[in-house]
Amino acid sequence: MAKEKPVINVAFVGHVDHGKSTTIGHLMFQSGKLPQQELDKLKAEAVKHGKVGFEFAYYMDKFKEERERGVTIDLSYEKLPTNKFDVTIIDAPGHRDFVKNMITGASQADAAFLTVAAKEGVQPQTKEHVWLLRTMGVRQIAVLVNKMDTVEYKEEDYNRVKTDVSVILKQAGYKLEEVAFIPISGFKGENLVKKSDKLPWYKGPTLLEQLDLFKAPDKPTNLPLRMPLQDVYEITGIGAVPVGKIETGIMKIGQKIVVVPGRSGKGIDGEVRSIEMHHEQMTTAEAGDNVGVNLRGLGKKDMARGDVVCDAASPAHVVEEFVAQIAVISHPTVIAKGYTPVFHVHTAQVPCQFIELIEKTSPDGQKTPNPDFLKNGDVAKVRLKPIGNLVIESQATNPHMSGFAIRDAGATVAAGVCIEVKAKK
Ligand SMILES: Nc1nc2c(ncn2[C@@H]2O[C@H](COP(=O)(O)OP(=O)(O)OP(=O)(O)O)[C@@H](O)[C@H]2O)c(=O)[nH]1
Ligand SMILES: [Mg+2]
Repeated sequence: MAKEKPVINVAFVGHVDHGKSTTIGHLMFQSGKLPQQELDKLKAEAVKHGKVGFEFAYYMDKFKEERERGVTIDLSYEKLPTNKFDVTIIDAPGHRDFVKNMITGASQADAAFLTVAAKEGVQPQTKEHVWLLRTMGVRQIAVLVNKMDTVEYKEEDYNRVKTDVSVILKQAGYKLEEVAFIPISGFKGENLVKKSDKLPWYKGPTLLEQLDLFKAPDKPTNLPLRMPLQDVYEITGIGAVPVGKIETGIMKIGQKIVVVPGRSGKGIDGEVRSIEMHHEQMTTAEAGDNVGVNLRGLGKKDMARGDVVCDAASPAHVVEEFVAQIAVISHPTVIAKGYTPVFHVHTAQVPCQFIELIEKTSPDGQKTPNPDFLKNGDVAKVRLKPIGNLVIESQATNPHMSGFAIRDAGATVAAGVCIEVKAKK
């Protein structure tokens, strides 16, 4: 089947309970994808769990634990065709315990809605998610000022949130003139699909209109094939089906590929046998597509989340060391040589050791070569050594494979981008 519209992946991020899942669920209801009957069932289930008001969120939060606790734990995906795009909505968790899932979501997103509740305003994960979006290369952001019903749809509350969020966006390097701020009520369904008469002072787009205002993602199809694996399923009659988003390049049936590092740690050769996208068989897929594939020569045990399917003619490499530019977001003390936190790179999670602090730039712009330590707010060039097999590429070689977040003890310590690699022999 011919592809008619460009695909765009849009993540909903922001602090826990600010209404991401509810907004998506209601958007689906108003778009006709969630029938009234289904909604009634979800409502009854929410009542049963003592979670009145979570019926729209339940549409996205499908796991038992998510429904009982009333929090999103893992990513969930929903498709929505608009005038311009085939949108894949990615619902990310806001709770700090599940930031690692949010980072994976951010790594797949072309654009994001930062959701901020009007009354609560900026909260810790509002800020953290902005930095993570920036680091994972999400250039397009729109801000949803949600729960406007809780502030009687007042413009002054919207303006307060807008001012506070603007400060953070600016710090992270976003251009404010490119960021839309949209007042909504996810729960009441205001300003999602239809312009709300409760917000007469607001002249901008609805949430649905904003989706079509995002720019179609660049299709970096001229770069070599890179598909970081999100998961590997075993499907009866087919075999192992690794799934993930193609970051760059084109995938074709019959193409020779190599999965790096793979179980061997050195890469495992194979060939593309079949490609499936949204339950349809394809002969080719390309950058931006979320696909499931079957690879001749590779079984379920040969590959896992974090491996990368590469074009055999120009594969990525497992790195011995790499140099990166990082921003220290939140560390309880200081970062010194020898520190070995977990790096989240595309879909991989690998500990890496700081082996050299090359140069530091303080928040006031002052540069220090070979600093003894780094603290919050510092930006620095550092040399890192993965403990284990990691595939990462420099920003110049492949910008889509160069971003990472550093996590330690349940928090994001720093985020950065790789600028130089030394491949493992
Ligand atoms: N009054 C009001 N309540 C809302 C609105 N949107 C969400 N809520 C409520 O806020 C609570 C949390 O909603 P969720 O949609 O689960 O929030 P979330 O951002 O997805 O939370 P996590 O995924 O756990 O980070 C629920 O009780 C919702 O009913 C809104 O626009 N107005
Ligand atoms: Mg949620």
